[in-house]
Order: sequence, then structure tokens, then C-alpha cells
Amino acid sequence: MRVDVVSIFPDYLAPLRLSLVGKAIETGLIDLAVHDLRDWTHDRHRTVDDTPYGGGAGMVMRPEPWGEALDDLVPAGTDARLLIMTPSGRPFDQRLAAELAAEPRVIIACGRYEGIDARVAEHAATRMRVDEVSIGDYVLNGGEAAALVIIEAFARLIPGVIGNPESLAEESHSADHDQLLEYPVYTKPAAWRGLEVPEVLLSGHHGRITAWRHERAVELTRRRRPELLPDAERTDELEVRPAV
Ligand code: 6GU
Repeated sequence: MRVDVVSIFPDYLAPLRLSLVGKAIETGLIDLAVHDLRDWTHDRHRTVDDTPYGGGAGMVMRPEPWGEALDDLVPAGTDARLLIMTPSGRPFDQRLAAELAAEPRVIIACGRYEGIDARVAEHAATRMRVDEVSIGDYVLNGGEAAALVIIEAFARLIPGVIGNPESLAEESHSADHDQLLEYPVYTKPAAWRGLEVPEVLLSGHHGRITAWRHERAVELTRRRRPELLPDAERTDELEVRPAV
């Protein structure tokens, strides 16, 4: 899979060369190229921003360098998917991560300042699939940290990147796990600072262990993320609602 990132701070993406994603780059499962947007400017100051039409605070990224960058990185007829990082984008989730893991070519545009001139997304959409994407309801200074998050999330879903693929299926938010949060986990020692590992996990009884883990996952999800619960697991919520 080929991944191109465009940013005015390409060094921000350096940590991708570490750990599992770094290994995937070394072994060729991921071909990562990080580009400096300013390489597509033509003035002496390598200008990428300007004041917003209509007034207001801050600066907006000019469309020309982005347009030229995308022309160079995605020649006409290339099958590519463009992600534009913005806090007003569609929420990133595990479903989108899984989609991206199956793409041959992903381009990630990291905006800074008050964002990228809106015509860049509009024009790109005539030539490739475009998603404006946010990683959560908070504001970052730019899309670089979000790009790190998104690349790590989809890279680990590419076959061969993770040693034991079974660990993918069980964890939080995996699609075939009803979107429950993960149950609590324990390892040795069985007693630590007066706290005991739940008895059932030492029992060796696989049926009871599976049932216990499911109960804990449902309970944790109900408490922290009730909106994730499938309808079948939401009966308690309905029971405590006063009759009308
Ligand atoms: Cl993708 N970019 C910025 N600048 N802030 C964010 C974000 C992205 N996602 C959440 N906050």
C-alpha cells in the first residue's frame, strides 16, 4: 500500500518510522512518502497561506500549492483516496480504518491555520474519492497529529503488519465484536498490593470465562459509552426509565 502525506511540517511524521508501522515500512508492506507542501510553491518566501475572504481571524491555506501537489501525486486515472484532516470532518472510526487498510493508495493532506481553501476538496473530488476527516471533538493546531493517529489505525489492519491477527478480532471497536469496549485484562501475579485477579479467570473454565468477559464488556460499555450498545443490551436503560 502506498501512503503519501503532505504537510508544512514533514518532520512531524517521523515517528511513523518506529515500532510496528516502521517495521511495515521496512518490510515493504507500506510505502510511505512524506512531502513538504512548500515544495509546490513558486515564490521566494514559499508562501502557503493568505488572509480569509470575508474577513475574520487567522490565515487560510491557499489552493494553488495543494492543487499542484495533488496533480503530481495523483496522476489522472490513478485509483487513490484523499483524506483531508480537519476538525470539521467526518468522525474517524474503526470502520473507516478498515476501509483504508484495503486501499492501494491513500493521500493525507494536513491542514494548518484556519484550514485549506474549500475549493481544494471540491476540485479533488472530481478526480478521486475525498473524505474530510476529524479524529475527535477537540481542536489541534494542525492535521499532522491526526494523520499519525489515522495511519497507525489503518496500518495495523493491513494483513502481515501485526504478528497475531487474532488480537485484532477481540479488541475494542472491532466490527465483529458488537462494538463493545474491551473487558479488563490481568496477568501474574494473582494477588498484587491486596488486589486479586477475578477468580473465574483462574478457573480454567472457558465457557465461564467467555461469559464473564462479555458481561464485563457490556457493563463497561453501558457505563462509559452507552451509545455503542446494541439494542439487545440496552434493556436496563429502558427499565430504569419512569413510566409515562
Ligand atoms: Cl483532523 N485536525 C485538526 N486541526 N484538529 C482536529 C482534527 C483534525 N481532529 C480533531 N481535531
